[in-house]
Amino acid sequence: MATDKTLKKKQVSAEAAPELDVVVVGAGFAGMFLLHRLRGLGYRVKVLEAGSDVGGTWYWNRYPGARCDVESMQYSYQFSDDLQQDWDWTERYATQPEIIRYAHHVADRFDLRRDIRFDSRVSAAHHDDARRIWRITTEKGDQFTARWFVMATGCLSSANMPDIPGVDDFAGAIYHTGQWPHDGVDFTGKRVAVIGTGSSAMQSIPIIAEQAASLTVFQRTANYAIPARNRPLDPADVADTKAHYGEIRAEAWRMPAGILFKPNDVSAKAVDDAEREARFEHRWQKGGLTFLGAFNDLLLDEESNRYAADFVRNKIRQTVKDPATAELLCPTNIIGCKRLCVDTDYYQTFNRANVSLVDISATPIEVITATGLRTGGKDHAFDCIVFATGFDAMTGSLLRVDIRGSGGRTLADKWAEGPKTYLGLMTAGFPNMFMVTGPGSPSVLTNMLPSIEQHVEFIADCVKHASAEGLTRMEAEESAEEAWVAHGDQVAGLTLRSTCSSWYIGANIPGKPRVFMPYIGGLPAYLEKCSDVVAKGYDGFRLS
Ligand code: NA7
Repeated sequence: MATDKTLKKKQVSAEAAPELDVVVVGAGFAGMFLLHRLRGLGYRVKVLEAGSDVGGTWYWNRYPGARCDVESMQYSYQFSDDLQQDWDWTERYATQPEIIRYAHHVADRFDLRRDIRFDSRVSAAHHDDARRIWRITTEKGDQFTARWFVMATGCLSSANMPDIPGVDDFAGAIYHTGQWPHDGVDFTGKRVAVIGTGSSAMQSIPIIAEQAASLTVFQRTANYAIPARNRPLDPADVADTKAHYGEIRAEAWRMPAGILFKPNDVSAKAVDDAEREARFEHRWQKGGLTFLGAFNDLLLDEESNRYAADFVRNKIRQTVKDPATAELLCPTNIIGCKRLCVDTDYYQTFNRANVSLVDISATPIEVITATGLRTGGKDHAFDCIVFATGFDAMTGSLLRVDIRGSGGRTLADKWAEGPKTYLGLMTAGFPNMFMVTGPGSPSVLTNMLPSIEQHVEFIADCVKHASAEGLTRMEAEESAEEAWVAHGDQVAGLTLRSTCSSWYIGANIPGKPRVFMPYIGGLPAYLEKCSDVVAKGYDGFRLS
């Protein structure tokens, strides 16, 4: 028979038990794998997703030409060998539709959808200190309680719509590449404006130009692009990769970006002009992001960087027939400082009679009018305007949820001067809340899929460890966080990547604190740190 004391204890623990073990926000590749891993460990997990299906970034970014800039055989899960053996990628760089098919295949294969609530955008998550639980609320008013709360909301998922006056006055159609209509857009016969010249613009412009009556590109900063040299995958190469997937993946983990390629240990300054040109040409012909691996100091030394930049500028001048347009398209900043783009016929597109380029570096778009837009005092008329203006990267999706940690402190308040995390996984004062590929993790500087998998394994191990030890609260120690942030700043300061106004430092969003957000010390150093933390009993985390 239960005594008063035991009854009371039972009542307290029944009240204290949250309905779920883990709530995950986001059903992209991070949320999907988290669900699979945690559910497999026996936890009660619910994923809340704003979209109507899985895919995350790839669910929203459906603009024409959307494609991954990491090769498909590497931009894929490795947690299941059966999965990686069964799935067949068809192109060197997968298109958005193929990546979405892959996401659907994974969701079906592991029966994920039954624990995902779609069309459910999370608006708030508050930590209840007394009960050691999170209360999560969606915009529709649904509420959930969970011991653990994971933001798996992606790094490039909060679209940046510039605050240009008059947007509502425009009589035509307005699109954002990051929120593309699911039934597509037919630009046939239309006068189209594209604002922006980042990766999304460079991928979509050649395709829009083929359809549109006219296309005008509004460029604030010229960007570097390396040809993708995309091609259908040779079935023999695919079979060979699959036969050696284990070794290939293992080797990729040892690369700074988690992407397998042959690095070069020579400085661009250590070779003569002819050899330098030949090495750049070799990488240019191979195509893709590994162009920056032509020498070992392109992102460390300005003179070496200038050689690479000059090489690409010469390619642009050779490609674009109109010299004035070619000059405008030639970037003047450090190559690779903003994320390098991988293109198919971007520069060639400016040789088309129906395509023109408008430099808005000195004359921002003043206003959107009923018939188009105005810049430099001149009106341009359009039927459609495409904003290819990027994202509030890395912190945007975290901060648009009203997240409150211990004592009710908001994440927005804590990060007012820039994000602070321990390993990009937790932030002090927000117990039992994890981020997948949060600021302070290698994330966007690496192949996202393996980085996601590593974070998911780390988080699952934390949850498992805490439950096995009967612990209900885990948080980053402030001192460990400070040290990690200082280390991140220090390594960022060593590279040229922190020297320009990129989204890596939040410079594309007015008023956003300028902090280099991803961890640039390389994946191997990060993995070593994580292993060390675990080996030392979750060093830098407080468990109770
Ligand atoms: P990006 O790379 O951030 O590019 C956005 C582009 O939009 C870039 O050229 C910006 O110019 C331009 N932009 C942003 N705001 C404005 C305003 N207000 N006026 C004019 N032009 C503007 O985003 P993407 O979507 O292309 O790519 C994001 C990542 O996705 C990419 O790096 C890959 O990793 C995949 P700016 O350079 O800021 O002068």
